[in-house]
Amino acid sequence: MTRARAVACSNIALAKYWGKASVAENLPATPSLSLTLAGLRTITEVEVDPSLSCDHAELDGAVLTGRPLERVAAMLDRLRARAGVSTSARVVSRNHFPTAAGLASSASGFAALALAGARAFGLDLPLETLSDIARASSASAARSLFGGFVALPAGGRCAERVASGEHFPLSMVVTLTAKGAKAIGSTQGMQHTAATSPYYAPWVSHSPKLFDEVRRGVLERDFERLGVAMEQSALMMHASMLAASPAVIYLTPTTLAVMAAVRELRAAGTPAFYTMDAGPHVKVLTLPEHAARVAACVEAVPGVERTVVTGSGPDAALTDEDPRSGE
Ligand code: 2P0
Repeated sequence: MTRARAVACSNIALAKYWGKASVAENLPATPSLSLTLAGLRTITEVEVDPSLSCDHAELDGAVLTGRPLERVAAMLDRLRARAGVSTSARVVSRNHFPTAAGLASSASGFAALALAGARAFGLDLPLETLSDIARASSASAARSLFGGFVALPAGGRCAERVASGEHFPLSMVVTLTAKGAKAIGSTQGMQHTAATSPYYAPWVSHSPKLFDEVRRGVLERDFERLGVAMEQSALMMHASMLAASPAVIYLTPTTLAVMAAVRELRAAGTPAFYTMDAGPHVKVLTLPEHAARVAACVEAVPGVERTVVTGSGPDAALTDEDPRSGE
């Protein structure tokens, strides 16, 4: 086969990855556990084309150049090495994300690219191997090969499923608090944190405990246990960034206002907990029957652009969907 298309969903870490055990191999220093989300999907087509002299890539209609193109080509190189071929390829990818979100798309993007690229180069690889290939490009992408609840161990090469989404149905209220891309990328942010923050070592040494709490919360369907540990994981990760020199600050006044609104909801009896990644948006985890109420509450916070309510998504898969067709 010379052309293949794949779809992968993004994921939000409930226990966070922040820091690398190996920069050269892109291995995580902390164990992470995520929920793959149906509402944030990337569709990617890879076509092997002997007439090309180098790889071409297009994301959401814009031609990639520079570092983003290099990252795509580096993954294609890894796939070519496995397949024993040297042909260049054309990549077309589309993020079916809420517009102007500034949400991380490298997770779903590199997961979809790993699967579509492998197939296009004639490789039939298990999800575990594709997860390893995706992890080398972006560690969070390792988790997006799998649906439901997914773990990537500290120092781990590939992610593994912890539980299906049906095991513990949850809703994520993705709350967009700003437009546009983030100021500092995750890779740069975590390496700067590791190099300069006195709170980095305590974060790394405490993270397995939080991971274990999150994991138990998921396996035992204990929402309170999961939520408490999830919030602490996010806040401890951000504390390590805040203590860097200079500080890495992703949280904005609107982020803090949404966090306060969630705490108020909780005090009034609605089960809801927040988490934030390398950006100003807030993701609120709740039980499906409370999702509409949580969304309405956070949408009333001044500065909030919009919310996307979504739940657990599936494994990455081959698809017939054309990334050139619109939303
Ligand atoms: C996570 N993040 O666990 C954490 C929480 C952001 C904050 O994984 O350097 O793009 O490419 O491996 O995967 C985002 O970092 O970083 C991330 P690299 P990646 O979801």
